[in-house]
Amino acid sequence: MTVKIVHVLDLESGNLRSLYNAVTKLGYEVKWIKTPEEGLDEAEILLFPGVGNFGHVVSNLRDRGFVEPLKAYIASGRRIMGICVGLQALFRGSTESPGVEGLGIIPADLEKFDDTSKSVPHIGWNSAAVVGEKQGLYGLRPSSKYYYVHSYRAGVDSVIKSGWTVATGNYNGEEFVGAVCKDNVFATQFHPEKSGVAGLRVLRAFLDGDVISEAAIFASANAKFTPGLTKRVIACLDVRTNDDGDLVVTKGDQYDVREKSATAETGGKVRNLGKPVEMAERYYLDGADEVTFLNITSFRNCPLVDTPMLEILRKTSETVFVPLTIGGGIRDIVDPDGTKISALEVASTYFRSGADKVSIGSDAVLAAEEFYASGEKLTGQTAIETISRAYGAQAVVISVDPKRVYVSSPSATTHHTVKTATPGPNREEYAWYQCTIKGGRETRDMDVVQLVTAMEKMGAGEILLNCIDKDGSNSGFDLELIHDVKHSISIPVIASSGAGNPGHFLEVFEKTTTDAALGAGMFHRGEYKVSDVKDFLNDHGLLIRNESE
Ligand code: 1PR
Repeated sequence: MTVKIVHVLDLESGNLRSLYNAVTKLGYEVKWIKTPEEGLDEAEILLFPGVGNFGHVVSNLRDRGFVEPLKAYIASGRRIMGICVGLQALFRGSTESPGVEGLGIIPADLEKFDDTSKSVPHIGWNSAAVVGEKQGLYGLRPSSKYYYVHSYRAGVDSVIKSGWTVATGNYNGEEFVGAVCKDNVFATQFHPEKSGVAGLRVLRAFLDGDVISEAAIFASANAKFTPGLTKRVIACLDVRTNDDGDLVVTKGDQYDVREKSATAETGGKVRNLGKPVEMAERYYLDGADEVTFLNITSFRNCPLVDTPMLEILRKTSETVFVPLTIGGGIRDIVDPDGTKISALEVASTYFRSGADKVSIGSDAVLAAEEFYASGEKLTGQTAIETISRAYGAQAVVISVDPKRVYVSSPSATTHHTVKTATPGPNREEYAWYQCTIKGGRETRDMDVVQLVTAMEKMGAGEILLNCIDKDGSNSGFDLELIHDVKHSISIPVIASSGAGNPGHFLEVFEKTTTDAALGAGMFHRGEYKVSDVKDFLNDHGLLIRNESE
């Protein structure tokens, strides 16, 4: 049997490896096109993926001479599917990039989500429910959830009025276009290659030319449809080399990853909880909405291209079709041969290996210090700014490692304090959260609110909020910390550290407005599965994604 070929526009941005992995898993061969001369004429099925900034993607398209050839391709009736900014580029324009003209195939414009009462970017799992008669369009099911990450939305009415079939999602009362279709043009705002089984189903239907999928109509008929963004449950794997030189998943207590037991065999050794790729796949199959790897080995004597984490990402992205984040060591580095490599290049290498987001820890604190020292001037040169500009805010997560510092009253410190329900050792009723770097080994004169507000201004897309006091404690999340951070910024927050059972996830979602919650030890030790957490949340009426839908 001849393998069918899918041409994919390669504008050299974002994670194209996952799309490649998804298409090849579905039995097709990928041919990349960087310029129109590289095979657009012979293409029969074309994918147009894009991430990041509207103006950046459209200008890139224009600079490479794609605009007219793409319009001619569409006019010829051959199939094309836009993904994320690949959908947005079909529109006339976006308030994200005033004055930049889109392809204008859809006579409407995009505008920013209202962030006065919700987190923006809109990150996570939401619906794409077809409006009108074309139910089952390319395998879309109203009961499925798909992975979105975007700050700009297309309004539904104007698109329908111009004759397009539309599938919609709803984000806290704002309706947006999740997918559009007209004749040979199909596009999704969500990432099918990152949307688990549901996303692969849509991609397969498009590649196979299965415009109206009877199976999707049948499956939807009796399924429950609840619109809106789900709460995300994330599995996190701290990875490092153990004493035998193997890369293993480990887990600390307050960041100490060495065994406490006194036996000669295990005492003092790095805890080994399993193999990174296998564990990530298990969590994916079990319903994790995202998987995060934190590399806590520095690999000092290893050139960037040979960094073992890259191989872990490549392998994981072959079988895990939900977003992958990688953290640890995202900063300007110098290879052993003296070559200087910028944080942007380090991040690009990870994106090319299958990561969707990078998470920055120590470097973010240092950048925030300079930001305040300069009177809040943005230099445009920090890792956060350069990566966010090139790949979009959604690709930049800031991993925060704070420690509690107790004080008797707010006036006892210049830092932002909270009144705490768990007083300190000397009955102090206030605490501030001090930022640390180097995995908690060094404290800095900065509080967590200062850090996250600076990061939002620099263009970060999300905060991964750890808490050293709670890490590995199984005593639940630090609700006071999460509450405080959520009130300071409007980008999404992932609550982390302290999860010991499904009830802790329910508690953090019910008592704070966190967008996502992350667990590590309780999953690694096999005490609970990700599905136990999601079933528990579902039983208590929270909206979650069901991987089998
Ligand atoms: O500073 O940019 O190189 O990034 C280093 C990254 O590695 C940071 O994100 C930092 O949080 C992480 N890190 C450094 N040292 C450790 C350590 O454990 N010794 N791991 C470490 C931090 C924290 C969590 C953990 C939760 C949940 N891991 O993400 O997974 O606390 O755990 P739990 O559910 O078991 O309580 P840079």
